[in-house]
Amino acid sequence: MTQEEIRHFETLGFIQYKRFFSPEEVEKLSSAFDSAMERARGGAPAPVAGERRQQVIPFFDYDPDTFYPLLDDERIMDVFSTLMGEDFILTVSEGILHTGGSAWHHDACGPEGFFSMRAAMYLDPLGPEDGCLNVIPGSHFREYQESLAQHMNEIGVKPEDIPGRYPLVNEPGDILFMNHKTFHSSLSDTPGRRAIHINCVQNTSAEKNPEHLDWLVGFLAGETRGWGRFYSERLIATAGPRRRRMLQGAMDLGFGNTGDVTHLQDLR
Ligand SMILES: O=C(O)CCC(=O)C(=O)O
Repeated sequence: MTQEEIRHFETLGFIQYKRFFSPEEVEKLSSAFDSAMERARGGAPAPVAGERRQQVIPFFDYDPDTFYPLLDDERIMDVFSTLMGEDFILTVSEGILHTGGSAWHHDACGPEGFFSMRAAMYLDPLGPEDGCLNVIPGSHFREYQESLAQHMNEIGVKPEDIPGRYPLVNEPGDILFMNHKTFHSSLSDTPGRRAIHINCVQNTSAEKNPEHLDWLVGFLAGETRGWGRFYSERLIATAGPRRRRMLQGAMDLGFGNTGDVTHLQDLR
């Protein structure tokens, strides 16, 4: 990342890279996504408008040959390590087949000076009318974030008219890196948006910062309760040194290879 890109992420809470993946890479991810989601549904039909979205976590074990390489892709991992530190922790991969939009919200909010984030790849062309992701730049900063969380519905504007709404128009092949604290939404009922997320969190220690460590342990425990075991035996067994490091931080704290098997986490 250039210094400008780092400052962009730190100042605005996100950075989008256009044409990050080649058309061939996108084609492969797109068809693997469809097959993996179908497999995860057990052959049932895809959910449609008005039904609950299909969210598969962890997702990558449904097609390790296609999806694990994303975790070993230096282009992606260099961004995570530049922003979060070399010892960052992978939490969960996600596949989501949306059946409509998402209201304004933020995700995990670590304490001041500590954060988790996602890489999101939307596999379809999306503009504001089709539900491309919107962000509110700068809303990862604590005072702004807390004010929006408390008062967003009391400021007399419709969700689509929130001042500062920034639509991230997407072409397949683009990638978004976003601090989980940043407010985001998708304001369209159009069904069928397909997304792959990779979620990561910073690491720390009792010596570095006990408050951050307490939050991190609570966060990993919550994610484990919510989604089950993060890492399959296969994900661990096939890890090279860099991926191993991304998994080790959670495992050292008693997570990652613990928790219920909810999808294919036991796949070898
Ligand atoms: O609708 C979207 O694309 C965003 C989904 C999202 O932010 C979430 O699942 O937390």
